[in-house]
Amino acid sequence: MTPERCDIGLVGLAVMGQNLALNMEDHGYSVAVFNRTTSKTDQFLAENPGRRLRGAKSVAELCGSLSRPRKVLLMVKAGPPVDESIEQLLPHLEEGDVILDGGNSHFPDTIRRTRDLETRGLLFIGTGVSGGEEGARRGPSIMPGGSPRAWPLVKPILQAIAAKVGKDQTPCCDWVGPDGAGHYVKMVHNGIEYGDMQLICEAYFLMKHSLGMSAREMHETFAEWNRGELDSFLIEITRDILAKVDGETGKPLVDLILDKAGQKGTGIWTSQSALTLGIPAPTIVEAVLARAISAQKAERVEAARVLRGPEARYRGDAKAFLRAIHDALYCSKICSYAQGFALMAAAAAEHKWDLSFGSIALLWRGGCIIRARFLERIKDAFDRSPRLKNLLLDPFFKDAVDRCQANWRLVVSQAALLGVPAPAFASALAYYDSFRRETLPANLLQAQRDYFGAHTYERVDRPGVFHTEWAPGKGA
Ligand code: NBP
Repeated sequence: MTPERCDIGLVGLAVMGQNLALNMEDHGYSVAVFNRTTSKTDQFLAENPGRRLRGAKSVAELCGSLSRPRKVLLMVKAGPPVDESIEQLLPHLEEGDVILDGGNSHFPDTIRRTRDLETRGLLFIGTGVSGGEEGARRGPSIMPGGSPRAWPLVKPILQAIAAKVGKDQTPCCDWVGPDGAGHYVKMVHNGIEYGDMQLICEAYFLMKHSLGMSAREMHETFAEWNRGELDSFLIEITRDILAKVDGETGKPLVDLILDKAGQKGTGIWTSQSALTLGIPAPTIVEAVLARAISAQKAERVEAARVLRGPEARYRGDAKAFLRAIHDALYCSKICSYAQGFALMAAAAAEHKWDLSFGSIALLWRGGCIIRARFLERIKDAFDRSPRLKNLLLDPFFKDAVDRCQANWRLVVSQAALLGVPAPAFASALAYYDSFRRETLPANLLQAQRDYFGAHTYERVDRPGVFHTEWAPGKGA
């Protein structure tokens, strides 16, 4: 069933592209597809007969087969392949046509591409798509930003294929903002995802080494946690992972996996953006660094033979400590999200994006990797107070941290005493304790800066800018 004119074109038939094409077709849209390596296009069409899919052997053929204004979704590897694909498309598009980039592009590239294409009369959307292969096929979370005029043209199709949540089946897809806003929000989503994953791993590591729990016991614990306030996709998959037994050895498969984590860069970008904007996001940064130190496997093996520390077993009430780990995870997660939303607020101010944080929480409520019941609470918080400065100041989250912080402190202090690394738990607590203090030691820091660099300082008792000759015997 080859359609005459297709509703949308798709370039890039790897995992994400194939699944998005099928998802769009499921929802009644005809899709023209093109892949640089033609054999993949042929194979895809052969595997999916009887659908309104049309293969193209060139971008010219792809663009010629689209209804107007043309819409072409790029699902190619982020970076130069996106620019190369755009260059190839340009001679075959005309004013008012839309290019969408659904890959994990870095937001400054999306800002540049939006401007470049708009000056040529074309419209551009850079959209985050989260949910991996399964999400792309069944309903991802979609975070579009770019040329505002393009949104009405692609809204029906993007909202049709997105995940739906709630009684009224709200799509997890809405307009985020101009130029790079969509990809920025997706980048922070990934940074938060790094934080969530690391926090869960720290909970697991404490259960395993401080409490000596088996994989089966941990599986049951995560199953129970998934029925409470931590209910989320990442807790759910952790539960399932801990139940998986290796067919050959009969051991928990997780114990057979090399403890060396990879990363593709979105966590690093989030951390870089936080540092550039001067917004503390220590839990996300620690999650990136934890992957980095995990990757130093050979060095760690060597150091383990030399460096000493306390033994890791907790000798107190194991049941109470397990509950404390739960609370530490919950409080740390709240801090990590507080950091992520504060970061987006700073970026919105910097780039003049009018971001709606309640809507963003809703976009992440379904379809994506960080989907969780918790995000409904974040949406409520921004509904109550759209200009909320920090999630920790919302009454719901303030009460949650009040209720759980004694346990959080117990876990962080015990982790230190037992010599079990818990950098994300600890950094989240340090963030909380720094944020809640009216005074920090930066008065001394300012004095040091003024001492060696004449950087000047302000005083608490009168306005103005001051400099002192600090060396003994100099100045007043
Ligand atoms: P990949 O990121 O692995 O990219 C492979 C695709 O890019 C193939 O179709 C390949 O064509 C094409 N491509 C490359 Br590589 N260089 C090209 C070029 N110069 N010109 C044209 N096409 C080129 O695919 P993916 O994993 O499906 O991801 C697609 C995008 O979605 C990426 O940006 C990714 O970061 C993002 N994303 C992925 C996931 C996920 O779970 N995988 C989730 C969310 C977002 P070829 O067949 O000819 O080599």
